[in-house]
Amino acid sequence: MQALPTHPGSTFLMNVSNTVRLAFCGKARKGIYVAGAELSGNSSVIPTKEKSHRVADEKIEKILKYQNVGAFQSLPMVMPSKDILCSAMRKAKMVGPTKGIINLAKRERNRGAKQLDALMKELAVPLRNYVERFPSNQNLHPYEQSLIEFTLGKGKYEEVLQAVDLFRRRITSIGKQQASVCAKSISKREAEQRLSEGFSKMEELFQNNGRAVDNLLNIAKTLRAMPVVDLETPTLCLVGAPNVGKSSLVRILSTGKPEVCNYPFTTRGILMGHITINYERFQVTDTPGLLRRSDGERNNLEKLTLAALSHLPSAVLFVHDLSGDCGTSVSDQFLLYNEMRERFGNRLWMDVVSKADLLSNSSSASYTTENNYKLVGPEGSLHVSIKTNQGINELKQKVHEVLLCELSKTKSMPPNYRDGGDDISEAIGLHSR
Ligand SMILES: Nc1nc2c(ncn2[C@@H]2O[C@H](COP(=O)(O)OP(=O)(O)OP(=O)(O)O)[C@@H](O)[C@H]2O)c(=O)[nH]1
Ligand SMILES: [Mg+2]
Repeated sequence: MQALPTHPGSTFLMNVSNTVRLAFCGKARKGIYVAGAELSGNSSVIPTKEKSHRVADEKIEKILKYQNVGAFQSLPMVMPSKDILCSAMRKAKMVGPTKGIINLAKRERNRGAKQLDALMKELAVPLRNYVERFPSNQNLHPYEQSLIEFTLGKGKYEEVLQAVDLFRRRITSIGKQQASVCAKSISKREAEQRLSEGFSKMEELFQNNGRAVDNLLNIAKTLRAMPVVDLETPTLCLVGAPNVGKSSLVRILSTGKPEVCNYPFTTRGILMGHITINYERFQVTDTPGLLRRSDGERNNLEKLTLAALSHLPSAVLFVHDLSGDCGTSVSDQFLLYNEMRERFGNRLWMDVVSKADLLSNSSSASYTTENNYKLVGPEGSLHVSIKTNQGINELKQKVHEVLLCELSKTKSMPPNYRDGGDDISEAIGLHSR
């Protein structure tokens, strides 16, 4: 943690902001945010009560806004727009006039207004429920915010929710208008006509704009299908350039069965597999490949991989393909590797050279320069081949060791410190290498 010694209060502020962030991530899955406990900090300077309370309140408020990981699994079921319309029309048509009205014209306009009002409500209420029950983006866990941004596109989620809300408001306003017109009818015939016109208008409106609801339904389907991540289960994340053999290894190591193809970016999302060791369950994540380029140039698939690395606590298995088969040059893989080590090097980390069957020199040796990287990969890397099974048993063994190590690392941390954030290991002095 950094301290700003020049200003007494600022030391506390820096500590607060860090501990609070850790607190949120650690217990995020269970939705238990023990921010208050963390706010004692370890500052040697005690700020004024008022100021500290205000800062604490602001921070807690911020934290409490976050949802659990797993929000996508509790999204409401959205009905297709044509089903909402059919059901609303059927229910509205069953509404009768208020009892005891003898005058025919009065009775008919009462029935018409009530039916149009019922139709408006039957159409608008489900939409209001959707808008209210879909979590707002900023209240989601940062990992889920990234999933939304990089899977649906920036702003798409909010845009669709806004469209549904706008649609709801139009239905309410036009429905009220139609009911009011019908209620002013002076004859039975006019009331019947107004009722029929009102129904047609509402039906047409819903048919023309129902796409907003169907878009929301598709978004809910996409999000619900995202793999469920448990922040407290130790995880191994396979990373590397595209087409290097990450998914092939995930298939061998875990229950995950991602698609394997001989072209880049076959894996188009974060996929999960599981491994059980001594009754203990672990997660393995397959990720889209990363190219050697600046973050500004990255596509959404690459951004998804970086988001998973940043927000999920995980050990890293970096896959290197030195065979020239994957489409990313070995030099570029070397640069990518160095960049990732720099960014995420405080995680438990293992290097695997894939496609050993295609390499002439497949011995592991202690070389670190680029030229030697081209021959054998980073120091200590394991050479494996899924074609010949070379190194696979050793790989499984190593993966188990790393996951058990990740488990004890997780257990040794105070609950509120469990996070993928890179400053945590540093904060508690835990380094893999
Ligand atoms: N010869 C050989 N080919 C392999 C080996 N491992 C994977 N491959 C092939 O490499 C290609 C890419 O494998 P994937 O597992 O899809 O690679 P990936 O890194 O997941 O690719 P993306 O999802 O596109 O990033 C496939 O054609 C695999 O059959 C290996 O050990 N030896
Ligand atoms: Mg893949």
